[in-house]
Amino acid sequence: MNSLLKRLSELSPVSLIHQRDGKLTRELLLEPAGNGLGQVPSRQLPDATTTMVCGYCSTGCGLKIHLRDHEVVNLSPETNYPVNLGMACPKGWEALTVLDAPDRATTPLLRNADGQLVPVDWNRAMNEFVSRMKAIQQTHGPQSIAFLSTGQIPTEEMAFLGALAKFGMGMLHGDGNTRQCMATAVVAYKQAFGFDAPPYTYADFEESDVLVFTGANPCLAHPIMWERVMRNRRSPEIIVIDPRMTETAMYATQHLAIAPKSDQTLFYGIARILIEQGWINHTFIEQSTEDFEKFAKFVEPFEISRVAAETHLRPEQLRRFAESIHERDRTSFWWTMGVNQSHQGVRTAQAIINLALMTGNIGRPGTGANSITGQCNAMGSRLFSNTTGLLGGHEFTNPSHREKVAKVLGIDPVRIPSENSWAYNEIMEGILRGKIKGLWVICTNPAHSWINQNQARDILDRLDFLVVQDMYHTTETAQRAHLILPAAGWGEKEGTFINSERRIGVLKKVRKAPGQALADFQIFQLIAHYWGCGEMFQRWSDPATVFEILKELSQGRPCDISGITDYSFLEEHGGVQWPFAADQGDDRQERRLFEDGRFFHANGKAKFLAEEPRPVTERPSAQFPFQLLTGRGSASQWHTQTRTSKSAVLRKLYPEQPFIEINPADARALGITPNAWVRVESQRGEMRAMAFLTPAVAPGVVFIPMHYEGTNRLTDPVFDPYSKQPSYKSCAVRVIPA
Ligand SMILES: Nc1nc2c(c(=O)[nH]1)N[C@H]1C(S)=C(S)[C@@H](COP(=O)(O)OP(=O)(O)OC[C@H]3O[C@@H](n4cnc5c(=O)[nH]c(N)nc54)[C@H](O)[C@@H]3O)O[C@H]1N2
Ligand SMILES: Nc1nc2c(c(=O)[nH]1)N[C@H]1C(S)=C(S)[C@@H](COP(=O)(O)OP(=O)(O)OC[C@H]3O[C@@H](n4cnc5c(=O)[nH]c(N)nc54)[C@H](O)[C@@H]3O)O[C@H]1N2
Ligand code: SF4
Ligand SMILES: [Mo]
Repeated sequence: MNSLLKRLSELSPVSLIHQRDGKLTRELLLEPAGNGLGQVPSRQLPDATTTMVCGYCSTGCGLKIHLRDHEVVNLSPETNYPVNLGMACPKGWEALTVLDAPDRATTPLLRNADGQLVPVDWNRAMNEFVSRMKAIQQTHGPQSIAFLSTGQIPTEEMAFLGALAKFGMGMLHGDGNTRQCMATAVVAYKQAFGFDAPPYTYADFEESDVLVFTGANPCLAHPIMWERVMRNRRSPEIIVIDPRMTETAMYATQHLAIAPKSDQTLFYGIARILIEQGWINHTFIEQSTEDFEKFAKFVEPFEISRVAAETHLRPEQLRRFAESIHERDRTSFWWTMGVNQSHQGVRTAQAIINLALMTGNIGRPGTGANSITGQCNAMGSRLFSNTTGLLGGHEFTNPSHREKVAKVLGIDPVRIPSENSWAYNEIMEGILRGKIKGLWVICTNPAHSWINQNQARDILDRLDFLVVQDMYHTTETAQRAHLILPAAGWGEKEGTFINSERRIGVLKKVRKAPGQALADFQIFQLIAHYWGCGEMFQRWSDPATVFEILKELSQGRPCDISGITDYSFLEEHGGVQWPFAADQGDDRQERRLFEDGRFFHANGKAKFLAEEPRPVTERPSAQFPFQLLTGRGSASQWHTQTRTSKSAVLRKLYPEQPFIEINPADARALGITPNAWVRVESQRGEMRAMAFLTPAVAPGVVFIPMHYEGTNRLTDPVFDPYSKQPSYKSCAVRVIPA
């Protein structure tokens, strides 16, 4: 194991906070720089290999699996894949290890009369699933059952699930964990560009003169994207907007330690400076956008002094930010959860989009208004999961879209709902109000990841029937289930993922799932059969055939992928970015959107959208004096830790106990010493955490990673009004020495 650790620290950017001998320390295991450190060395490896994309984050690295006599013996980053160029982070390196954990679900488990989960065979599990879901529908109506899905299964499986649930089983309500993550970017893009279309390609990291990262910590959340930034040879200005001095901020040339949730105000202030100085691109605004005049008038009241006061930044920091955009040719704007997870996420994202539009920083190398996705297949879920939108980038509310989809699938159009599903929070509320009685949870762990856990768990416990389909039977949600369906994981099944730069990459089955666990795809086939709608899915025989259906569905939409012949085409090309229409005649390996200055609205123009910023809902008070931020804690922890906690190597790379970042001055005032246990309380719940004293957070602000089960006991259930995305990154807490 030590040699593995050594290899990891030689080959990957490794995160910084560790727990040693009961103490938290922050250190750099290595310099995350583009100096070849992340690269795989040449060494003796078995002959037979196959390459597939990683199953954790949306970077979508290519991983080479080494086989001997058809058995997996090793894994290494693929040097020929255009995404990672031979690099991988610790999670990627350890991707195979976590598949062998003792708590893998190996048979279906059914809760018996004594409340125990006991093994049953698939036949019993399926009969139970169908009879209980149907009984609920019969008593309470077809809409009384719902599903919650994910951005972490192949697109073919997502499409199958969405089609089966909505067209086969008659559900109206089904949403995904992508609501927790990407909903804001989806709505922001749809309203501004006319389609949910992140415009960039990863080469833009290398080709920018100025990179602006807002509410993003790629150094640990997207380590290999960050490696691409470090390969930039244009001496870029790196501007990091984050209330915390994150690992990423440490590498910034300008760190704007903004007051939490004041980003929207900041960007309006920057827009005003750019307009006042005449640092805008009139030609682009004229030809490719609309409503600029209105926007220019709107930002007039955002004078430097006001913006400085509200953002806690100095006027010269604001001026320097604006000057940087003006002085250099190419600025790219990147954002992640610090923007999306906010009470005003959509308008904040659009405030970023506005800056790119007004300066003509879009459609050229090294530019763009670029939302970075999170999960390996968040983009697949956005286009093909049949949750917030109809299969293939269509709309449920559009009759001609329903006709088209029905025709491709060979089903009666009346089977396609003409209204949108409830959003995640509305489904939870629906359970609370007794409207939803049966819930099917696939590849997500809401009893840890959803906001305001004390309420969330109470809500889940009210269900008449909770089915959890997961790789592990020990997740917080599986432990509350009436029925657990054991799923194969990454490496044990086939299909495709779509990464952050819209690149479709291939997954392979390189090992057998343990016990009776089945690929989600096969579970959906079984359910279709037992439900009695198997005929509708006769053509859905395997992932490769479903990929053909997806191609047909996408035809004529901005996400058209009909030009991809098959999986082997994807492999030969190192993945393919959408769009890739049959007749487009552009097969460059790296492509960005909007190169012709045309957007997806009917008039071809992008829209400026803006709104008066609103204060946070739960401001710190005398009783709860701190503002709590949450997010990723290290490169080696993934979300609710069901996977990453199974690797001994990864466990060495992060603190196993929950910790809270607190400013030393605040700690001193409270009598809290380094590494002491504290109790953190909000109006809704409490947790214990170890104190990590660090000036990385300002006085009055604290941070706890989301990977610990207690974190979401504290969070405040507030949602962006347009995207319904939870505002995970702000609530009021108090910290008490334990
Ligand atoms: N190792 C690892 N990598 C991951 C994941 C993981 O669990 N582990 N998850 C993946 C997923 S699904 C996602 S969505 C991405 C998330 O990737 P990121 O969004 O980069 O990660 P977070 O830590 O959630 O949030 C980023 C930053 O937002 C800051 N922030 C909080 N409030 C504000 C604010 O008001 N304004 C600004 N400007 N910043 C703010 C936080 O301090 C934090 O540093 O990571 C992906 N990659
Ligand atoms: N406080 C706070 N909360 C947050 C966030 C935050 O920043 N702060 N971030 C939010 C974000 S951005 C996200 S994306 C969510 C993530 O929240 P979740 O989706 O709940 O987190 P995961 O741990 O990734 O859960 C995925 C589950 O699927 C299982 N699984 C993995 N592969 C497969 C498979 O192939 N098939 C099946 N059936 N199961 C599989 C895993 O074992 C795991 O239980 O958390 C959100 N919650
Ligand atoms: S950066 Fe993301 S895709 Fe690449 S190896 Fe790490 S987790 Fe996997
Ligand atoms: Mo996410």
